[in-house]
Amino acid sequence: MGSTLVLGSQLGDEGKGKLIDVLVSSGDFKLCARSAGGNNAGHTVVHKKAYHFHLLPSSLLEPSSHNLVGGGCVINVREFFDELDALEKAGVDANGRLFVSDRAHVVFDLHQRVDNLEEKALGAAQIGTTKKGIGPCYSTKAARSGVRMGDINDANLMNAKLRALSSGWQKRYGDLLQYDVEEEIQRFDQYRTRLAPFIVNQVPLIQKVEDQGGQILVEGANGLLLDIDHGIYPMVTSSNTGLGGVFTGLAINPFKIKEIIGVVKAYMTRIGPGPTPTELFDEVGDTLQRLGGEFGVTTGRRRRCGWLDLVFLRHSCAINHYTALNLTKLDILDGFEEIKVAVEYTLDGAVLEALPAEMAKFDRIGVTYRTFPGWKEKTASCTEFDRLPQAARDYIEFIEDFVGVKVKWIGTGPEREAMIFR
Ligand code: 2SA
Ligand code: GDP
Ligand code: MG
Repeated sequence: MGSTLVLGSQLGDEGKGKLIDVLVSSGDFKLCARSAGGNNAGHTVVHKKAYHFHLLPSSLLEPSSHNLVGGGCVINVREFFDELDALEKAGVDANGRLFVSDRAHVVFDLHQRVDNLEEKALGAAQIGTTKKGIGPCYSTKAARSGVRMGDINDANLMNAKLRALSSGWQKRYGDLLQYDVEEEIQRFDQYRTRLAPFIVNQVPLIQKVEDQGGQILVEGANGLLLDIDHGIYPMVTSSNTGLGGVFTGLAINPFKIKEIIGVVKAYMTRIGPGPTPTELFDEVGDTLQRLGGEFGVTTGRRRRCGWLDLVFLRHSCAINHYTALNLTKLDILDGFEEIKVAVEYTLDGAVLEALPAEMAKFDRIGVTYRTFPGWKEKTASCTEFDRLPQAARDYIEFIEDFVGVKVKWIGTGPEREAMIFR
């Protein structure tokens, strides 16, 4: 009994959506919840066909699930409805089993415009955001000038707040803003009625489930190295993608957590710029990218690829306190002659004890690798650990010994069934 948290241990796109789908299909969970982030996230779940989730929880595919977009999330209402409609078209009916916290903040078109302008202004120092308005929305939240989902019902309050936000940014960007606040206000007049049944106070909802001994499944978005506090700042997103964000974003009881699962891709990917000490600029990197189908689910951008970085993973374990790992995409490594993992960083010749906080230091980092022979056999669709080639088992056991956390799930393909459980 207790909650299960699924968190991205690297830079997002580790395969969290698939694990959520696998876990929720057990029928064990009374509530599934997203705790942070917005529709910058992209989760692909393959069960007979592929489904793409952005803001909505990947657990929705299980018809018996009850789902919450938590108070730590930020919500673009138009895209919330678009995603809901697209799911319905794909045969997923979320009516009556999808809730949104009244504390979640609203991402307006205004925030998206500002995201675009801020990125442009950064020039070569761009963060490479998804341009979904995520950073500006969390900024207004922190500045206490944001609009929350619960505010939408009070048209006068919402409109006054939005006009104030708009005129503030108008002063800064002038004509560049290209934003019509009255048009957005009119659109919300149409959303108001449709939105009302989704909005809940998450505190009693979560408390009731916990008091009755029900299990909660928490779906993390993005990955720990993109956490605003624990990632490689400033090349991060604007939320706490790590364990802390679960507690600020949802009101779950920390003493009722059963499992914290870190999802780890068997190699490294990153979308957009930012330090990636193990990135490969050769044919091997291209092969990982091609075989892994490494394109963004939200923006379609190509993901940069490299070897698994265990220095990243050790940092991630220290922050998120994983009780188990899900290693994903093992099958993508099937054809390689040799497989490397980063085991140590040096800075100016000295071994680093921990991941540095200062981004500039990453320019001077040296990486020490451990090299494994490739198994050059098919692991795709394998469902039993003992049937994996010895070299693949050695690779997995090395990872778990290195970070001291058991690899309980191993992904061997995108489909729900392609998973080893130990
Ligand atoms: P933002 O938009 O402000 O959150 O961007 C800030 C940084 O966070 C990165 N980021 C992501 N990295 C990987 N995957 C993400 N989700 C989509 C996906 C991304 C896509 O699943 O593929 O489709 O492009 C995601 N969302 C944000 C982003 O690249 C910036 O480095
Ligand atoms: P998330 O953001 O962590 O949910 O991950 P994404 O869905 O953005 O990216 C992971 C991609 O890898 C998706 O296209 C999944 O269908 C796919 N995937 C997940 N696990 C596996 C696996 O074990 N093997 C293979 N080949 N693909 C996987
Ligand atoms: Mg993703």
